[in-house]
Amino acid sequence: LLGDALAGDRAALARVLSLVERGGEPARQVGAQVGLHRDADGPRRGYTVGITGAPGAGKSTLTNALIGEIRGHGQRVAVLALDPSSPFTGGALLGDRVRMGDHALDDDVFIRSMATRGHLGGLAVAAPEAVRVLSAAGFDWILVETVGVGQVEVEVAGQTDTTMVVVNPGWGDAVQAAKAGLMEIADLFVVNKADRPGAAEAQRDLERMLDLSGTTGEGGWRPPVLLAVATTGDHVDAVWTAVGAHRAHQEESGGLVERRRRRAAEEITRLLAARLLNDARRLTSGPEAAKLAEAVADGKLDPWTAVDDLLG
Ligand SMILES: Nc1nc2c(ncn2[C@@H]2O[C@H](COP(=O)(O)OP(=O)(O)OP(=O)(O)O)[C@@H](O)[C@H]2O)c(=O)[nH]1
Ligand SMILES: [Mg+2]
Repeated sequence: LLGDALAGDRAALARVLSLVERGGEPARQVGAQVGLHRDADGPRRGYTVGITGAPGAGKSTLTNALIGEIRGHGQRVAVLALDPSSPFTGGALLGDRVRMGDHALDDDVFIRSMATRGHLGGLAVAAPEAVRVLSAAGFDWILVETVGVGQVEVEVAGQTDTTMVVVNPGWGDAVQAAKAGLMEIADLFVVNKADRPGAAEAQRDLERMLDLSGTTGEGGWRPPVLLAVATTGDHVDAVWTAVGAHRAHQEESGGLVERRRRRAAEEITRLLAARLLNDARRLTSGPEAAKLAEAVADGKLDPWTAVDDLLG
């Protein structure tokens, strides 16, 4: 199945991604085997671009427009739309199909939604695996759409080579983005819906926050703040040019290699933590643990000793 998927069979690719999404042993097997598929000059490596921001900011519409830019350059693109909180992809999938529908019939475009099924590690574990599968399937670019609210979501959103934060005009949107922790993960900002009043102000707010934070980002990169209208495609070319500039900056400075290594280390930590948590749940589910819990609740035992007893 994996061989078919990586050779260009779209139905097989969809099925492999479902295995990754569901987790467990099949996902693990996919993970172990996908790395073995490589070209003569090494593993296939797509470049990942995160597109994150508040619900309704226009991420899918912008993604659709960016697909147009990428296809204009003759390159292949996959989109992974992540929905960390929802156990159902139905609604999100429908919305994405509608908003990215311009490219539904293009064989060099692949669009997929993914939601967590509450399995070991959830989407934070499944997403990088899915990206590796799409990379191995020969997509030059992998766009990852995530809603940037909540700690887990922001963590997932930052797991890309270039991360784009989408905000809208209107007082406070930049402040909300900052509160959500998006300033730290942004390599570039897009003030989308710039056809509405307040776009220049939002741009100024973000520039000011960047001034105040005093961070120039990795290797002296200051995130540019761009205006765009995703619905008409206005200035989307400039957004894509900025992505290219960030990529070039990172490739020249060595920042990309460093960033991917750091991400790999974080991925290993997350997998390990998920596995240990699983072990902890198993250890604390038996009758022995129930007895210890009773003793702790009755004040006969302290919880530290209870843990020692379980591990001992
Ligand atoms: N006026 C205007 N509307 C826009 C623009 N971009 C997107 N929209 C509209 O904003 C709404 C939300 O767009 P989406 O692309 O679905 O936003 P999203 O961020 O993907 O939303 P979620 O995935 O639900 O979080 C849609 O009705 C779009 O047509 C824009 O540049 N200008
Ligand atoms: Mg969307």
